[in-house]
Amino acid sequence: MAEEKIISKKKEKEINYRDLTTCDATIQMLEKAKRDGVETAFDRAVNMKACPIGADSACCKHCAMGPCRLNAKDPYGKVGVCGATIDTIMARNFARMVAAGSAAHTDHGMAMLDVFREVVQGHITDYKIKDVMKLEEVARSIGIETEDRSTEDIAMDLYKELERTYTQVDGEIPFAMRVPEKTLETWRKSGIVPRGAMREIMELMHRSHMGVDQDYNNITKQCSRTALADGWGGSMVATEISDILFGTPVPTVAEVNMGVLKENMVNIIVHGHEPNLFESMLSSVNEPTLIEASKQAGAKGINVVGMCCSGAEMLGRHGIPHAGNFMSTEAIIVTGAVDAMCVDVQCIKQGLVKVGECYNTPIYTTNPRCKIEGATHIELHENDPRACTDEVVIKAISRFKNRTHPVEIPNITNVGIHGFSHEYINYMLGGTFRASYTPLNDNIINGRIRGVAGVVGCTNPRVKQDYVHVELVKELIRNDVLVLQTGCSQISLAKAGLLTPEAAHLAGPGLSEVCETVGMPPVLGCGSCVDNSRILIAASAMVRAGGLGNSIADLPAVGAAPEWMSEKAICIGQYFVASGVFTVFGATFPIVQDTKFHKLLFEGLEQQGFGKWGFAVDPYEMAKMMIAHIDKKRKALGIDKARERVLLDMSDRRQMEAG
Ligand code: SF4
Ligand code: MSK
Repeated sequence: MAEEKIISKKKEKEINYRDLTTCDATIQMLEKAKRDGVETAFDRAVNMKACPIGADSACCKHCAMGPCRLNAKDPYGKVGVCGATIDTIMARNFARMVAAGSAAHTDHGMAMLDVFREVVQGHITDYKIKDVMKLEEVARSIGIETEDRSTEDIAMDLYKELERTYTQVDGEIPFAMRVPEKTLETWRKSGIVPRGAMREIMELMHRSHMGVDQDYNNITKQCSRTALADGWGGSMVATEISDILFGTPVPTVAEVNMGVLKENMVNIIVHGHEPNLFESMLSSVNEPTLIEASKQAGAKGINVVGMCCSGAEMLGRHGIPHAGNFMSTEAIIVTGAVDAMCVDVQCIKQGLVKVGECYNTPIYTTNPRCKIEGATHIELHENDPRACTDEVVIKAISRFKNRTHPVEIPNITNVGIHGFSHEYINYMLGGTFRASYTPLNDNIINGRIRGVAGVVGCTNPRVKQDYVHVELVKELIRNDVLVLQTGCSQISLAKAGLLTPEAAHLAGPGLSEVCETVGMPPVLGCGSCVDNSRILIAASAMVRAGGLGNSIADLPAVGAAPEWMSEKAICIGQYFVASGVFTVFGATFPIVQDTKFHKLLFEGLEQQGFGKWGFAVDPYEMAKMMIAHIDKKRKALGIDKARERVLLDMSDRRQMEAG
């Protein structure tokens, strides 16, 4: 025990937060926390070495004959007590991560669908169908007749169809109809078209139980099926229903970073994933009587800002300021300026409560699925959501009035453009009269745009916060790769100033020309991690627009989650891979190299017509792998020559510079 104290004291002295994050606001707050004697996940990550056996996924605790530990250095030297090999153990562990990740997103999607049904049936009146055009488009995309029908009828049919995404026991989920034919054919051949999310998740949990599926190939198939039930199922439903209820995002200028907090206002942070809470909070903070109450308490008004994915969704949909990504959620409380932090589900650190106690900032949980010991639970009921959010606002006003801690807010804000929905990208490129992805494809074919990358995912204290995201994306755009972003990654790049049209000067000559012509940033923010479904829809639209092959696997497109940490990220990675995309993860990967399971994920899946996994810690190495893959796809499509001409033709360049 004494020794432990000495070690932790020694380590505490050694921590230089500049080694752990490139976010200046977070550094300022971590240094303040240190002076105040307050610990965060950054400190804990330094003081708690990750378990090396777990990191390699070389252990199994699926039954009481174990837990069994295998040796990553000699993976085939030993098996578990039951005889399970390293490949079975790793595949089962991977499967459980996919199942949990898929469950998180699909449960979120199902909650959105519940709200939608209740709105359509008139039981919920605080939310309404805001985007009728999107409702009709989504309905038509899965074969629902919309001509001469009432909004309510279409909506009820849409509800019934989309419910199958979750509950159907046989057949194909409705959004399978959106998958390019050849991609769908590959899935059908492998028997991995999702039937319904509940069934796939249940089957994957069953098959990864002790003594069931003990063939890593077969387990991986069900991993793909379960992950696809998320990407093309649960997540896609969540995105589409959120757009229908709350509006489809269009590019909106908004501020990010901790400077969005205001010392003279009542500051409320909403953090989590489900937009219902945030939408109701917006309504509460605009309530004249509550604004008046805040003024009576001496504030200039009420300031609501987002964090993590709820925030990323609100940035694009309403231009609500965003205070920071996952690894800044404890640090922001250190400002002393947060009068309430209101959370719902996913990526909410239990450590928030302790930091909150140190600065007299209450944490309010609002969802019955997520209570935290020490937090105050004020449940949000969708048939009366204002009861919850009004109460939080009233408590926040009282906390403002009785602020006990000095306030220090990092004076940093970054302006950017957010809200690039698939619909808007379509319109932006093709215009009102011929909205389509053809101009994007043309620019890929002529080589101005080398390819497209989805860079997404979390931040993680075991990786320098924001650094890998930012360096990777800079390297990609410098090489003419257009980047689509979601989740916490999008916030990293927004803080670095890359979500602006002016950032085009950091792009290669081809991409920068396209950005300048269209007036768009080289990095497009698409929303929360659930909104990765927008990237899948964009990929389908590219295939349909023609000229770039017949399946998603043919596209010069890649994916990356450079600083991932959550099981949802693994599931997202697997659905991108199963959809045909080469997907590179950073930080760490739960696998032993040079095993059969490793070869399957990193090579074999591609040979079966899917995408494949990649792994690199260094952002430049990551970029090199992604660009090499894009070039490989360009060559296969026979469009590699066009690009050489674009890059080597000096008269073209001179013309561009003159323009
Ligand atoms: Fe060990 Fe097999 Fe039990 Fe896993 S399932 S803990 S490998 S005995
Ligand atoms: S919130 S899953 S830390 S992106 Fe979606 Fe951010 Fe990753 Fe959570």
